[in-house]
Amino acid sequence: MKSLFVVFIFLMACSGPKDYRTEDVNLNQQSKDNDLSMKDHHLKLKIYWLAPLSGNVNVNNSLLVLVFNNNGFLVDIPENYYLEFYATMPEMGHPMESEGYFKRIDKGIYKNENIKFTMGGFWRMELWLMNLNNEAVEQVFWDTTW
Ligand SMILES: [Cu+2]
Repeated sequence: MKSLFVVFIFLMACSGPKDYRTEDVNLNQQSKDNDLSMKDHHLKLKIYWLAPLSGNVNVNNSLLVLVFNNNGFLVDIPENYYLEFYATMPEMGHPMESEGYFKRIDKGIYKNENIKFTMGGFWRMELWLMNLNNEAVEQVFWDTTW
């Protein structure tokens, strides 16, 4: 019985992306805003905040990014590329506190759970496709106010 429990805990720790998006997750879909397109690389992206956004500098915000090809299948971003998050308050001229970093969860599924903002308000969120020279080869943005 004890070993069964250990296996259960192990499975919990290794929960896949399917489990990840269960009813416990509050997907803050931004209706028209959650579809993004990196046209130069023929990628479509869907973005989901995994909890209501917080402007508390001590609170981590989690962003889930799904990457699709033009046929609607989940695909990894091109080999040797990576995703980066960035955000600013255009009206106030300052960036976020922490841009965090993306981890690949599964094919086409990337999660950044270390994004910190300094306040609520009008934010311009950005996703950058980066090459190994740390150059942004394509950038998309969406605006969010909370
Ligand atoms: Cu501000």
